[in-house]
Amino acid sequence: MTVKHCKLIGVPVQEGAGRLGCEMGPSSLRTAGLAAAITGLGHRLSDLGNLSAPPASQVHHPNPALKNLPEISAWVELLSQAAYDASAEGMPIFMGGDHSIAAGTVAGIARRAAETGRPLFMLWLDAHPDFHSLESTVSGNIHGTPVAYLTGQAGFGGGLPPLRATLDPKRVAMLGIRSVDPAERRALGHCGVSVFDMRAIDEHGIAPLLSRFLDRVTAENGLLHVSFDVDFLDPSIAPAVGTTVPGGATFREAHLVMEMLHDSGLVSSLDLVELNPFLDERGRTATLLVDLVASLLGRRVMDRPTWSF
Ligand code: EXY
Ligand code: MN
Ligand code: MN
Ligand code: MN
Repeated sequence: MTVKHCKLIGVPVQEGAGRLGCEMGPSSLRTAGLAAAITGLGHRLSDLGNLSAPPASQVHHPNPALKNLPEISAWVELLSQAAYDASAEGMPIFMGGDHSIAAGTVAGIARRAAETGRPLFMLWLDAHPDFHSLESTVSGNIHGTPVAYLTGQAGFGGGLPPLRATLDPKRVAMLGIRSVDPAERRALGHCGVSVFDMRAIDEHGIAPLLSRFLDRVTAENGLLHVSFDVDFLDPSIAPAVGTTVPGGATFREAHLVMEMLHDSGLVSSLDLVELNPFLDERGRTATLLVDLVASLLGRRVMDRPTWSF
């Protein structure tokens, strides 16, 4: 197993979500033993603490529904720099915080990738495509917009910081999608993002879908960022999230994703987002997330291959 230098960065942001609670996410993941799970597998760990909220920026946008845009725009700016700095060496693990943080984390990772000359791919594990623009969002919750922003879609009108490097939508794959708004569906229809919704998973299974994507990353010598939204998981195993959608990934489907990602050796950075400890049940969602990170970092019950006939 390759020893990684994992860097924990707490991002206590909840302004992008529709309800309070995600700002407690980093503490909950630490309490659930994320650091010990990482070092217990033999990896090197640096816990860089939590980032502090920057002063709100002066941006504005004509959509009256938008919530906390000045605060989030300032976070995106700060996070983009922090992610760029942290990705110079090792594997940054961003502990959210709601999914709006990905607008900053992935922007910084993309800037770093562009300097290395390697293409950046992204795997979006989520019930939602988060593909609204600041114009199309109805809820005004900016956690529903990061993928549209990162792939350079129209409709942000200066509301979020200009990107130094955008993501090629053809290098983005979404897994677990089962709640898509009309505007997102229209935009996704012609942008090039690969959307493996739950119907695709039901029909084909996770392994062949994920393998196709990982083979492409390998073929292009790409870097891979994984953005893990707790609501990718079925609410029965992960209740601690404010945007639950029935029919999510099972415990084993989620572990298979992480085990395949480990075996690919391609993952260079990770977001863990939307954990809302206020909605958890004795920490079981946070504990599951820690277990899933352990699978991503190489924990196995058997050496492979496990049969010889
Ligand atoms: N599409 C809905 C909206 O825009 O409000 C729901 C978005 C949920 C976003 C969560 C983070 O994944
Ligand atoms: Mn290192
Ligand atoms: Mn999301
Ligand atoms: Mn979601």
